[in-house]
Amino acid sequence: MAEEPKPQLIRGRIDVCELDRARMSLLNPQLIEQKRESRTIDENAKPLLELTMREGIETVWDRFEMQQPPCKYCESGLSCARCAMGPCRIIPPHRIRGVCGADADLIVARNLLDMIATGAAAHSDHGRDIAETLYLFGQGKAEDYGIADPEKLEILCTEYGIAVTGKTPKQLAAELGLAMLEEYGMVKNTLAFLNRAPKATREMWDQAGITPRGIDREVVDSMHRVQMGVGADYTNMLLQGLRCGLSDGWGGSMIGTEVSDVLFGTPTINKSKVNLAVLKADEVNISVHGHNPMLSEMVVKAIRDPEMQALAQKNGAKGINLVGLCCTGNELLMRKGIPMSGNHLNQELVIATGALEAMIVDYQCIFPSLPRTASCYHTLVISTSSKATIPGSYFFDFKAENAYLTAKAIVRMAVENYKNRNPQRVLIPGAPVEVMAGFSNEAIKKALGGSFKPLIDLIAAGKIRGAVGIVGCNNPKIRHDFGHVTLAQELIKKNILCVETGCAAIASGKAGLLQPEAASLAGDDLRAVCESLGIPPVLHMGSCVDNSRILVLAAGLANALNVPIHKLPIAGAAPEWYSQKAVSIGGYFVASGVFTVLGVMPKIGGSPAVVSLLTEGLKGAVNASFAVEPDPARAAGLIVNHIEQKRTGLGI
Ligand code: BF8
Repeated sequence: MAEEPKPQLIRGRIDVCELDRARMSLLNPQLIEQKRESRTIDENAKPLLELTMREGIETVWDRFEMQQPPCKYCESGLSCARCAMGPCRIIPPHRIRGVCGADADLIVARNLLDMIATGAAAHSDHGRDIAETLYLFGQGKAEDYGIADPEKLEILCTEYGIAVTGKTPKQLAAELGLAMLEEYGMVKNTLAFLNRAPKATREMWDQAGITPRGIDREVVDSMHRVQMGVGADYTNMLLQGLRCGLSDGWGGSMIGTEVSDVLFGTPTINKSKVNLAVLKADEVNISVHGHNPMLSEMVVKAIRDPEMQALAQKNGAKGINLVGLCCTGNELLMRKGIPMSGNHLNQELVIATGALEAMIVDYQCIFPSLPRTASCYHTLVISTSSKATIPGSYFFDFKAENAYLTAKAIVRMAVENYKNRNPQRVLIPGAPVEVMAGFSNEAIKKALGGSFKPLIDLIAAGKIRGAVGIVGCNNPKIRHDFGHVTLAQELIKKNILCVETGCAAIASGKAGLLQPEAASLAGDDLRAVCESLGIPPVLHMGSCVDNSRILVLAAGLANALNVPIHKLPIAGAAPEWYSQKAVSIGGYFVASGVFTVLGVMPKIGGSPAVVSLLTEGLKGAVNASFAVEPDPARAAGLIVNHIEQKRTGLGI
């Protein structure tokens, strides 16, 4: 029998708690009380936030405050540090060009394209890891995995032009995996999933010259244009940003979503629980944080292993409690109903419960400071991706080929850490909130009786005025969860259905909006629809790569009506975004024809020309644009107007 792998401690144990606490211990009780309220609307987070401030345990909010005020040139996108002739800043009236000659418009556009390419690369590389797992499984090299949705495997093969008759699921997995991997380093110059978009939308992309070619190619093309002496025209740079975004949304992210469904199951409607109180005082608590379900699905298997259960009992625990965080948590919530402990700004607070034995991370959205936080407790931070080794963490080189054995070794380490917990320091505030999740397009269709037609009829009859995708992160610039929750509440009141992913969906879950009972908060018509179907007015559609499900939903509605996506009464919103990945998502929403409202201003204010192109000019190319509105109630107003205009355009 193969031996379980051993971890490698990256750069030695970090033990900075006392230092941090000495540095952070200046707060007075009034200030603590004020910050506890102003930093978050998450009621279960508040007592823990208070504890971190009282005990001087540094959090993201403290670091944000210490970074104030920001450099105003960086904030408006007017600084450039790309090459060794700089760094440069644009300071009118005299410093109006960088050393290379780039003006404000070019510097802002170059910075923005860099952000989009970074975000698209992250999503798409995650998709590649999943496609590679499918390929390796097909080749018999990743036997811990299996095919959970053989029907979807065949549907995808057909979309990719792969004959299915007479082939085993393994053969199909190998062929489909390879065909998808080939779309990264492309020779055929088109992506299979683009065919899901309405013909008129594809023609619009062709006309604007933004039809994506290979997935990697668009990222590399973008980075090429960002190189000094290449891209010189801001419009050209930003159109490439849209093309790069499209290669993420209709390419890498869609591959990530669809293949994860094949390997781990297409989500069906389920019930679970969410918020920091999903941790249990008498069990081993393990959180999985990051994005890629390759690892977290194996951890689910490993905690159910009788050997691990027995080990937990031997260590004095009643059992093993696995909880999710951020998007890898969304993947598990959607498919397995695993409870969700929180979103982006909850990640340090989960450790501050004092009840977490291990935080297992893969990649993306993981604060590099987590081992510092963990050093104030017994918590182990366990990193698992060679792309994201974290100083102070225990690293296991997790690969598809050694998946289960590695997951078991990780769970063993967590369980054996239970005895190091100090029960005096455990604080698990309040009670969890129930949620209904698992709204894949397949699950939505099933709830509607087999097709999108009833939804289209309801929209046409005005019972549902339209649909809005609320997506993205938390950002300490915005009171935690306030943007998401307020926007969703305002929209459902106006009979607009919300579909959500990522940290937005988790925020809604914590606020009770993902329960069928939340229908009572909706306008009369939407309430009646939700009550008759037994569903919430806010539907959880998954992780951030699952924004591709929102694209497929939009395409499904547009195809049924025989119109391009931009004619639909729909919109997108990212009220609390922070990540480069969110900029890529915004790019592909708008490029697909979806008006998108951002709650945080991107770093573009230094170029009125770029601002005008993104908020107005793009309409000429893709019939959609961005808006920026930090006030969620006002953002709802913009969206309602937009949806009513689109309804008028359709004559409904
Ligand atoms: O991919 S919503 S903070 S966890 S980036 Fe990150 Fe933003 Fe959360 Fe998921 Ni998406």
